[in-house]
Amino acid sequence: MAKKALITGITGQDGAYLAKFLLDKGYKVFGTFRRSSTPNFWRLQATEVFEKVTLIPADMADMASLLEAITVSDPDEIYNLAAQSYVGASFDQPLLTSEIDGSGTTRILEIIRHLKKDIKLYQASTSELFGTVQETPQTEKTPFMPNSPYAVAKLAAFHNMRIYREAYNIFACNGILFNHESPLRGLDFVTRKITNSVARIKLGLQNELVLGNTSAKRDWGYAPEYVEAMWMMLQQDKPNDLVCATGETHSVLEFVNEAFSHVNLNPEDYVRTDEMLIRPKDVNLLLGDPTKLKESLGWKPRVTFKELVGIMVKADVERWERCLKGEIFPWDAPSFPHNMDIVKRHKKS
Ligand code: NAP
Ligand code: F7E
Repeated sequence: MAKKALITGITGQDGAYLAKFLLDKGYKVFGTFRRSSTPNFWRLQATEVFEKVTLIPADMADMASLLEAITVSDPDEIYNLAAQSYVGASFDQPLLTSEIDGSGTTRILEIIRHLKKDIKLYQASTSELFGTVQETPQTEKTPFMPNSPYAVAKLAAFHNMRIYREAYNIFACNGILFNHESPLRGLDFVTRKITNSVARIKLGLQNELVLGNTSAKRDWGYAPEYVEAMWMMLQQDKPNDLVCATGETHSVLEFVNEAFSHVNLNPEDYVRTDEMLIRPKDVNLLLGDPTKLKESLGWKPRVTFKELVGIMVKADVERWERCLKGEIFPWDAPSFPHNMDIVKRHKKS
């Protein structure tokens, strides 16, 4: 019989790629989505899985809906990807972020504990736990020093995963995911903000790209490869917590320069910084060491930094070109506000 998987947050970047990956492996895939006044299924349409997954309405803040989702899907594996995942917004909505990203995970753990079922649980944990890094590169043993309400909420989830694993023998794994990007990345995040803007500038639709802290460094990988690691972790004999990263780090400025080079434009003509976009507290350097994941499960990153930027710029240029030709297709950018108004609230005091 086909294995069953439940993905919370199936409408997000990773959810769409993971759904495709699991369907290709022969899984029956269920996914939770949030009811909203406007449908938000473009990533599932873009990955051509929309008609192949079973969608269940649920919110991480609502225990009843999560219980319903888990009971209806009766899964062998749960991938907990649902989150308020934007670090910047966690400074504006710290309590909501804690509720969704922290308590939400505990709700799922509690449901598994009460149902007494052999459900394996994957938690999308994060390199943001390292915050002010205590050592470089960061490994499974590096102490955590979170720098945002997002990271604190994810830290609570991380430890509850460990506690429920040790206390109740639940198969609970934390994937300590470093940044991973793709053409399905949300427009809030710096990589996609850059590639979407570069495409619009190239096509004469935008004059400038305004950024915050361009010296921040991140270990950026390619999202479709990271969802493979999620699955691999749940196929182990014993649950554990593993770093998933490329082992390379690059600054936001390097990403900018690489992106503009793909369209033969000089970034200095278009990019400026504005302190309004600098977070009250940022994470300056992340660099992961994925040795344990490589050695225990054979996972390794394949797409390089240069290739990743190229994939994203190409996708955004093609989308805007198709749009200008009048084509209609599932895509997020046209209705996104291309000005700074919505981020001014992050202002550092
Ligand atoms: P994403 O694109 O922002 O997707 C987040 C998903 O969570 C969306 O489906 C979203 O639904 C859903 N969601 C948000 N609030 C919810 C709520 N209250 N109840 C139910 N669902 C809710 O994030 P992603 O990049 O795919 O990341 C997946 C997971 O990995 C997240 O937990 C994130 O924190 C974690 N992570 C990501 C990275 C990365 O670099 N991408 C790195 C480390 C960890 P809507 O579509 O309705 O908004
Ligand atoms: O910021 C700087 C910003 O928002 C990266 C999430 O998936 O990865 C992600 O979190 C860096 C930061 O991602 C802008 O200050 C400069 O230093 O793309 P980001 P993030 O904060 O690293 C982790 C692992 C997660 O777990 C999260 O869910 O870029 N930066 N200028 C900017 N960032 C944004 N968003 N916008 C700017 O204009």
